[in-house]
Amino acid sequence: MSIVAITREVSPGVERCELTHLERGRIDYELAVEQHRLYVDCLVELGCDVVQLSGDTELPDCVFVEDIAVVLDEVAILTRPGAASRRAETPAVRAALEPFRSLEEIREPGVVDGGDVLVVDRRLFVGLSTRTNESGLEQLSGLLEPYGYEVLPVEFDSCLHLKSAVTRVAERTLLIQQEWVDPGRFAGFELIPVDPTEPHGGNALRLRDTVIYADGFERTRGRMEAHGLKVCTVDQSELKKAEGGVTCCSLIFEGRERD
Ligand code: CIR
Repeated sequence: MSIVAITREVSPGVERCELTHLERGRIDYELAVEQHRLYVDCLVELGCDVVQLSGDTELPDCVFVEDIAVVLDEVAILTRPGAASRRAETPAVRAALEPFRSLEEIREPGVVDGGDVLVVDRRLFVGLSTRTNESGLEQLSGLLEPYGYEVLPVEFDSCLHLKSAVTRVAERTLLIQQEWVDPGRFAGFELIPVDPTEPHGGNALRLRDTVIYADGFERTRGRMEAHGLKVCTVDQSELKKAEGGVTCCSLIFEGRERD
């Protein structure tokens, strides 16, 4: 089974990115490009067919393709991102997805960022945030119900997206920052809490039997390894300053062409 990863080059304008919880700091563009190249190499090594889209100076956050779509086996939903500055990122992602999936889209007044959507089998946990509203959630639910998906709202705080606080790291296992999101919402899963000294360690990208994870969260990494998980780390020092993490920089899905 082929796995496709859509990625997008870092924008030369990345220093003008949206910021919600962080103060603006200097982002080394050249270093960000190099780190992103290594991230893409990691996806290739793990067996992905990477479709890399061109960056755009006018789209400072375009590297964070995760927010622009939710891709499921049967359909992909273009999200209408919550930050108006990011809506022009959609056409390139739409064109990249078209060969693979029939497309639906979230419409005004709905907004959704893909970073708020945690998909676990037929369930979508959707964070209500500054980027994802009730209308977006209801539209997601309406679009996906015919395919048998259940959309569940989740409240959280202290971070930009739900997946900054909780991500799936194995079939039945979630990595979670319990101070930001109520673990009770995820009954039935095995939970690995981030180490209390690493509050930003909740974002991990599961790819086949490996977890891609950012450098700098050694204790939480140890917790995952103690659960028998294989963890591969990447340096994201620069995109971290843009409030990005490992899941944000790709859209990963089974590479079936649409009928
Ligand atoms: C933004 O605020 O939209 C970007 N600077 C960061 C987006 C990160 N995306 C994600 O966590 N899915």
